[in-house]
Order: sequence, then C-alpha cells, then structure tokens
Amino acid sequence: MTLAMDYLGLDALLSAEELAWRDTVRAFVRERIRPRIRDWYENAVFPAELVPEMGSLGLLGSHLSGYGCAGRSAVEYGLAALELEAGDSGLRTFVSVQGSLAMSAIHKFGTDAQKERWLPGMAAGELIGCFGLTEPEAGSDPASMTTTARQAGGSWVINGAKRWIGLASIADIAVIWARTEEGIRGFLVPTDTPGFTATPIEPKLAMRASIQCDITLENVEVPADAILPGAAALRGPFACLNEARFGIIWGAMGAARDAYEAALDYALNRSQFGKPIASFQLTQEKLVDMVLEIQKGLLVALHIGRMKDAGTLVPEQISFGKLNNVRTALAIARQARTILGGNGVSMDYSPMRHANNLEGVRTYEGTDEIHILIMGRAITGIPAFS
Ligand code: TGC
Repeated sequence: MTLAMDYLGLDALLSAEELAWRDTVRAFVRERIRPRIRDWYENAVFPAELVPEMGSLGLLGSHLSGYGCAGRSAVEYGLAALELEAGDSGLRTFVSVQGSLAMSAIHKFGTDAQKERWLPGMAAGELIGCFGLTEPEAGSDPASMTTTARQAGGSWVINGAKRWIGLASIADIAVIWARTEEGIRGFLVPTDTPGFTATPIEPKLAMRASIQCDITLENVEVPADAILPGAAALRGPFACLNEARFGIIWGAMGAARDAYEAALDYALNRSQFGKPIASFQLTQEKLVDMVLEIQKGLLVALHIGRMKDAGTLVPEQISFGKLNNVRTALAIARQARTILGGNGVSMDYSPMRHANNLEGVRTYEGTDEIHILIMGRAITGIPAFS
C-alpha cells in the first residue's frame, strides 16, 4: 500500500485472516458491483440477483454464529461493510438490514424453532428479511409507535403502518415491532400474510440502488408463536439498531475512501493552466484533509470494532462512531465532488452519489441529532430528548 492509499499503514493493525476477508469482499465489489452501480443508481434498481452471491460469500448475518451463519468477528463484519459501501451505500444497507436487523432480531430473541425456520435461508440469501420499527409518525421516537398487536383466540392480530422499511417489498419475512398490552414486542410476520402490504417509496434522491418501503398492516393475523419471546420492550429493537449502527461506522469510511480515490485520480489526470490540478496547493489541501479524516475515521472504526469483539463496547460509544464517521464521510464526499468540478455532478463519478447516499445514512439508524443527544446524556447525565 502507498501512503496515498494507507497513509498510516493501518493494514498492519489487521490480521492476515482479516486482510484476506477484506480483500475477498473488495474483489466482489470490484467485479460485481462497480461495473453496474451507475446504471442501478440511475434507474433505481436493487440488484436482487446478487443476494444469493452475497449469501455464498458469507456476507449475510456474517457476525452471527450457527444456523448457517459465518460466525465472523465484529471487525470482519465491519471490514465487509466498509468494502460494500465503497461500492454503494445501497448494497451495504441491504447487508445491514438483512443481517444486523432482521437476522439479528431472530438470532437474539427467537426460539430455536424460529431460528431454524428462518436463519439458514436468510444466511444463504434464499430468503430476505426486513425490520419494521419506524412509523410515519414515530421516527426518532419509536416509543410513540401506534402499531398494535392484540391477542384474539390463539392468534395475534396486528394493525398499523411502518415507513422507510428497507427491503420490505421483496422480503419473505418481516420483523414487526408493535404495542401490546404488555409493552412493545416483536413479531415474525411472513409477508404473504393477508393484510400485509409493502409499497416502495419512490422517487428518492438517496439510496437509489436499494429499496425502502411503506408497510401497512390491516388485521394481519399471525399464530401465537409468531412473537419473539426474548425481546421485551424497546431495548429489543434498540439492541438490533446497535448492530446496524456499528456497521455504518465502517461503511461510511468506505464511501469516503472511494470518493477520495476518485478525486485523487481525477486531480492527477485533469490538467488546467497547463498542469495537473493535483499540483495546485488548494487541491492538495483538500486531498490531505480527506486523508487525515479517513485515517482518523478508520482508527475510530477499528477501535470500536476491537471493543465490540472484546465485549466492552457500550451503545453510547457506537453513537460516537456513527455520528463522527458519517458526518466526516459526507464532508469528504462533498469536498471530493468539488475537485471534479463540473464533471463531479455527472453520474460517471462516484463522489456525489456517495454524498447523496450519505444524506440517507446520516438520518437512518439514529439521526445526527439523536446521536449528539445520546452522547450529551452520556457526558452530562442529563437526557435532553424532549
Ligand atoms: P427509552 O425509551 O428510555 O429506553 C427504552 C429502553 O431501551 C434501552 N435502550 C437501549 N438498549 C440497547 N441499546 C441502545 N442503543 C439503547 N437505547 C435505549 C433503554 O436503556 C431502555 O431500557 P430499559 O431496560 O430501561 O427499559 O429510550 P432512551 O431514552 O434510552 O432513548 C431515547 C432515544 C432518542 C435515544 C431513542 O429513542 C433512539 O435511539 N431513537 C432513535 C431511533 C432510531 O434510531 N430509529 C431508526 C430506526 S431504523 C431505521 O432508521 C430504518 S433503517 C432500516 C431499514 O432500512 O429498514
């Protein structure tokens, strides 16, 4: 690696196995995502045909153990998220929704029978899952959700609406969080259950190569054993959000790295005033600022990953990483676009696509503002959410 690509030699902090896994995912992105991402993004296509390939690679629920999952470390999961998001946030989001949210909810809180029924197929990419927490009127404040599940005979009957739910229109199984008489609980709802409808939200200016949906639930009846027994109250879905937020810490640095590499390549090859624009001081300052922030962001991701693997990570530290790395990546993608000048708004180059995607990433899984307030509470002891 040159200083341009790994200035501080951070690869030395990774084991041979971690580097090999990183390179495997990087090659998948180079061969299967990069050649077509422009078309997918332009035409708002999620490449569902890649799902079984991602399953074969062990990318789905990679950090989970058993039930066909790869049992990789948190750092390895993070490295995969980084490489996928260097291709496009939409593809990393797919892996997050499938593995960190839907599979993780079943793995953490499901019965053995539920795990056996769903996880092997989801790990293989034969089945797709989604995670229904957010509602039209309950985004940052999921405690205000109005979707209900009531017991009727031997069944649960669910009514309500969910919004911005990744993959819902192509999902086989939905993890739906709903208010019951005993608090918020999670339910496994096969998406072909009568009364379940998922409609993609279109058109979007971010995440165009992925799917986010509105879900409506009208008298959706599921059996008594559809409930996730291990998840009581909101700490259930929050525990899953921790997994997804963790992946974002890494993924955002992938988008930032790709934007930087595009800008560096352009600056070295684009001449103005008789010389490459990389020879101008203002361009060099921009490139150096990107290198500084990417290297720092990678160190944050790796440190948080090592803490997760050691079992010492707390959610407030995940907020540090999500807030810092997404904010940083967005600034880098925007700055990279300026180096590309007018060509930077063309779909031929990645920085503005990454910037658009990162507007979505800074908002989902806890907005910048929510993570600031989580950190504010952690350092002052005073909650300032309302
Ligand atoms: P509060 O109601 O007081 O707490 C409820 C319980 O949850 C616990 N908790 C957590 N547990 C584990 N990890 C976390 N990160 C946790 N955060 C909270 C909490 O300790 C409490 O437990 P207990 O045992 O005392 O009952 O809520 P709070 O005051 O702790 O939290 C407030 C706030 C604002 C931080 C929280 O509501 C929050 O994080 N809001 C943001 C919600 C969010 O991130 N939504 C995104 C949803 S997913 C999405 O964006 C779609 S992307 C997926 C897709 O594409 O499909």
